[in-house]
Amino acid sequence: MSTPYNHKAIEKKWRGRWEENPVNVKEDENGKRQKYYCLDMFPYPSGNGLHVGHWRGYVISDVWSRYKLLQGYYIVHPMGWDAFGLPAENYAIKMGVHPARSTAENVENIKRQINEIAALYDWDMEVNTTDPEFYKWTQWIFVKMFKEGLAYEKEFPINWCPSCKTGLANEEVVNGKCERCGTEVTKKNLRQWMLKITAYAERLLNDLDKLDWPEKVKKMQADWIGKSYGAEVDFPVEGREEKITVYTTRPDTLYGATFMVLAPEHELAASLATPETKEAVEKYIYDASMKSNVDRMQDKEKTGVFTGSYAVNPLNGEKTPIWLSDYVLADYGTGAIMCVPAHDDRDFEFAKKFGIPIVQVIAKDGKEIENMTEAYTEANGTMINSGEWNGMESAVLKKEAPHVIEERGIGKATVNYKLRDWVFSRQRYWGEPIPIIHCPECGAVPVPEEELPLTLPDVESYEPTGTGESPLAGIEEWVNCTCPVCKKPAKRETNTMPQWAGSSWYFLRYVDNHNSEALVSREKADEMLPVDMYIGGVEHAVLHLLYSRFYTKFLCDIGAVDFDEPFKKLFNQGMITGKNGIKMSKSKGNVVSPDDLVRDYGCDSLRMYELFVGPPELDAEWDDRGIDGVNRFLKRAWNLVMESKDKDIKATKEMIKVRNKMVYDITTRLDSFSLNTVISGFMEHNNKLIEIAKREGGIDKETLSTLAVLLSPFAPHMGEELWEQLGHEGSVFNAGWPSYDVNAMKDDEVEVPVQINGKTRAVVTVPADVSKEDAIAAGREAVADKLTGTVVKEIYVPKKIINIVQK
Ligand code: ANZ
Ligand code: ZN
Repeated sequence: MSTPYNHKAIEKKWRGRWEENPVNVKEDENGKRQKYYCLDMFPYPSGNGLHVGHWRGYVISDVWSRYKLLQGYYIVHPMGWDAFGLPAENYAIKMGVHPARSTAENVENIKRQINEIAALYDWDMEVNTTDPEFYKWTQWIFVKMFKEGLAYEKEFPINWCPSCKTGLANEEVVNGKCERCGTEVTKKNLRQWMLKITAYAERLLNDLDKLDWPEKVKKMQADWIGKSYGAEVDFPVEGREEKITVYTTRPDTLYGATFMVLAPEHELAASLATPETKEAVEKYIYDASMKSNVDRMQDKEKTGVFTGSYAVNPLNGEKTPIWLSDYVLADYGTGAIMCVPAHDDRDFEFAKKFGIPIVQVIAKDGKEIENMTEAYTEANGTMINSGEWNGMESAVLKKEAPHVIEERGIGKATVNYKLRDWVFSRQRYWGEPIPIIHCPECGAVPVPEEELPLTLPDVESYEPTGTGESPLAGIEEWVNCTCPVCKKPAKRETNTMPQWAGSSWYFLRYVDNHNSEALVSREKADEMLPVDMYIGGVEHAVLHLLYSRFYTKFLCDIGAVDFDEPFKKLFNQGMITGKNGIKMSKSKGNVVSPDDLVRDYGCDSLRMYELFVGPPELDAEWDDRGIDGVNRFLKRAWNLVMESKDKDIKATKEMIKVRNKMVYDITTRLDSFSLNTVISGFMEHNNKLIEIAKREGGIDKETLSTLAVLLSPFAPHMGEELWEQLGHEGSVFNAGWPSYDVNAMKDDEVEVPVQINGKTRAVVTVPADVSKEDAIAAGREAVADKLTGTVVKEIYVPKKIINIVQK
């Protein structure tokens, strides 16, 4: 009996070896290796540690890294910590522990857990977003944006709890009430820092074409940016000087505009009221101010109020009543719309409720609908009730109408984006201080670049102050400073940056993390950037991935880097959930820790099981029991090698065929990220080899060595150990990824005589590994006309003879 598989001994041995002789090197005897940058979305160092779901993404990225390593690349594979944010701050409020301390403890714990994965991480590259040496550059980017006019201040209505006297995030508003105290949430105009991401809208949209990303994610970004073509049309107000400009994507429907709606916050809203409507209009405006945007977007019954005033449709001169309703948002388009109830759902609902006329202007097949019960929202048909436009195809008109409107001087053609500028300030403690000084003389002045980092001072209390300012506002000796320009007394900005700030550029810093002169040196950037493969959860399809693209484009524009897309290729893995698809969380008590599984089955088994649970891009329910099967496979592969390795078996055609087929299957499945079927492929091929070994007394060394190499990205310790046991020098990761020969994969065929009662009557050609049933069926078919009696026996001697005995 040969040595049984002992995961503990093997894994310990190879951890030690790798530490002494790293397998991932920039240069080897063949010269400098080309880099391949494989990046994980860096974690937030939570106090709860890692569960088996976190492992999945890290295993996927490590498998990919090791595959690339075997293809001859030098792998840039760093790890770091996204450590600013609310949880650490809330913990500080509750326990009175400085967030820096709890963060440092959590980092240490998670780092230990991550090391259990045996991934290729290069800890020399580690970064932490809360390290002043790191956030110096987060602040530097902000200063650069400020100088370029991309960071600006704006009064902005945010959710405000009048009782807690604090601003609330959208997530903290539940059914229009403050999550903490239940008071109705209002809007309050607070001065906010904004980043002008909209200046990059067009490039962010167009450059999606350059990216090897899942189509789904690209579409989500395109929708988020939301480019649309339309027009702004001016409607004169009856009896007044002012015009109301509406924004529409459907100027072709202008003849069907039977009323107009303004957002309650529109600057003319209150003034349009007549003495009769004044009271109702004012009440409506006040009520709307008490609702959050989220509430207003919800699909419930429309509300509204007639102002008493009329506008004039500039095309046909019709009198158009002006209403207010909160389904029109103040900060989109112009905050005013022309309403076409016949062709827009919301307008239809509104018109029905308030008895406003409905005029159809697009007709399918030219026929007008008798009794409209819903809006006709398709944009194709023939124009009717539209004056000079009658008879035109609406699709054609839709493109021409903006230009007609421009020619007539009643408005202009527009391009619009859904993308908004980014609200970049938080009234919180645990974030990067925004490096701006407010001077009564000079206005907002950036902290001079050479004075960065502007470090976050210690505070007595981490609680929000109650004035809507961050706790930093309470530290007078920090707030009071001198203006860098005029040297007069000035005050520091006390807002901090959102958690996204550090994660928007961290991947650039890894490759030059100790540089105190530049965010990243040009040499390092040229040598190791950008990211070739980015792996992380699909929940980041929009915000983080869009912000990172924006930051990279900006840094490219100011010459800090010379590429304008950060991530060439992207893979989004699905989530591992508990039973019934429930998200793993401490409060649900369904968290599975990897620690026991590693102890009982080994790192290699858990790595492979993480992939075996299902297609990596989909969510999967965790079930501990399945790991047994993977562990059994590893033992069988181990035993196969142990039993054959000293026998010097000569390769048969069959062995060569399995070897090539195995390389082909594993490679093609790996290339298409079908990682769960890679594992099942290993199992199938291994079973086949075991079956052959039984017949032939063992398996040849080349086939077994190939198996060891193929296994090594998945089960690296096992791969190394088998490689060594098979008598090879050096690491398996220097072996090179094996290639395959398509011709060697083809099934062999043999000619087999078919006998009836011992006499040869025909010869059939069958695959060499044909099953007994198939061989006999082929034989019977070949001699069908000669089978006259009753068949009493059928014999197949593989590759030699088919004998049918009849009476
Ligand atoms: C007339 C019309 C007729 C419209 C029709 C639609 C269909 P997107 O594509 O999202 O940009 N709209 C404009 N500003 C708005 C605001 N501030 N709040 C709510 N709705 C607003 O949508 C543009 C369309 O949404 C515009 O085109 C306008 O309604 C509405 F058959 O104008 B449309
Ligand atoms: Zn000044």
